[in-house]
Amino acid sequence: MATQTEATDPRDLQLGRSNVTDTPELEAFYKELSGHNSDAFWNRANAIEPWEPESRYRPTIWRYATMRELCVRAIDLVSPEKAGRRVVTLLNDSEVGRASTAVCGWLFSGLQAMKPGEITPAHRHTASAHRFIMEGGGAYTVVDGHKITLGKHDYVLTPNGTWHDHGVSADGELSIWQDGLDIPLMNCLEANFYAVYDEPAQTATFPTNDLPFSYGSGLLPETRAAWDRPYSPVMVYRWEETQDALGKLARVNAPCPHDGYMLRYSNPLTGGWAMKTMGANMQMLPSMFRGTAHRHTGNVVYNVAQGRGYSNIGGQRIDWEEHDIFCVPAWMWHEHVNLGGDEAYLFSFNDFPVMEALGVRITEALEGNDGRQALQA
Ligand code: 1HN
Repeated sequence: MATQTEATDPRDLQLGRSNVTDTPELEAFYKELSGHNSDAFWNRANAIEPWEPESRYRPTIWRYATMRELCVRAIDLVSPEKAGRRVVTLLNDSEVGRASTAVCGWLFSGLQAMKPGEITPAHRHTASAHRFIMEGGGAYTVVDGHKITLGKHDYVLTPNGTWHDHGVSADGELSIWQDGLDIPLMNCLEANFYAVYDEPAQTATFPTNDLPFSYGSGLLPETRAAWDRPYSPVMVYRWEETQDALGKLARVNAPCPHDGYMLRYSNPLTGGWAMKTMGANMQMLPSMFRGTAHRHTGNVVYNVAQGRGYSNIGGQRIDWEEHDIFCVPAWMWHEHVNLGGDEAYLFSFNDFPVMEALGVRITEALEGNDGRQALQA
């Protein structure tokens, strides 16, 4: 830690910021403090109180053409039993991303590849997980005894503490999905527990797809025991229904200047996010849509479900096409552009539920572009 605390940013010349000229007496004082597990606050104040969030993460893109090939190679190199989970981890292109195993901010992400007949052994953890299916057929997951079939572009939950295992049926196809977890957050909070199940896989104790069949239509069952968990009972959100809902939304609404048309994968019992720590959205950018810039606290990881275009993120242009993954670090300006003649669809997941729970979900739009104002924290 530098001991020179004289301000260099003109804003730090104001009363209320640290701006101390060191003297030999102060230097001696700092030395003495360091011998007692302490330091002068003013040596660190301006660094730990940035004027606005300064993400240590960088906009990063993982191109599916490359990542898919690497996932397929992993299939021949290691079994899911040996690996625990056969996942290629996505690391943010930054020192902090590599050190904390983060895709961006508090979020982990990886690509999981399984071939027909394989299983991922059953386990559970305090971290929550969710998955976006990129390709395959015959894949399924079992969450606390509920077996759920997984189709392309479905979004499925594995809430914290639930037993889960996955598989692809013997007559299925090579399946690849994107995992998202709040592992970096749970580790930062030092609240991460892990356990393995006493069998390789769970025996389903409910009819297949009982949760989406019971809760997934927007109508709630009166004749079933009340759902008492703090996460969505829908458990899997089907692509056909999501795409249909976006189409209907677009028929009767103007697009949002930043996000086109966007839906939340919600818990129908609360209207809120499906899980407590991570949320997810699917958005549709109409043909040739040019979004305007906004920024917000919280981190977002995108997976291009369909289409091609680019996003400007923190001044960097990132071109994308189907199944490319990219991230927007906290408080970075970003705007999305659809370069195709058809709709483009962006799946994304985020840590907004954490920001909201802590009262720090803050948004700002470039002045004059839609009248939305920065929220005051
Ligand atoms: C996990 O449990 C899975 O169950 C995948 O498929 C990826 C990455 C980190 C920690 C736990 C899974 C994971 C993970």
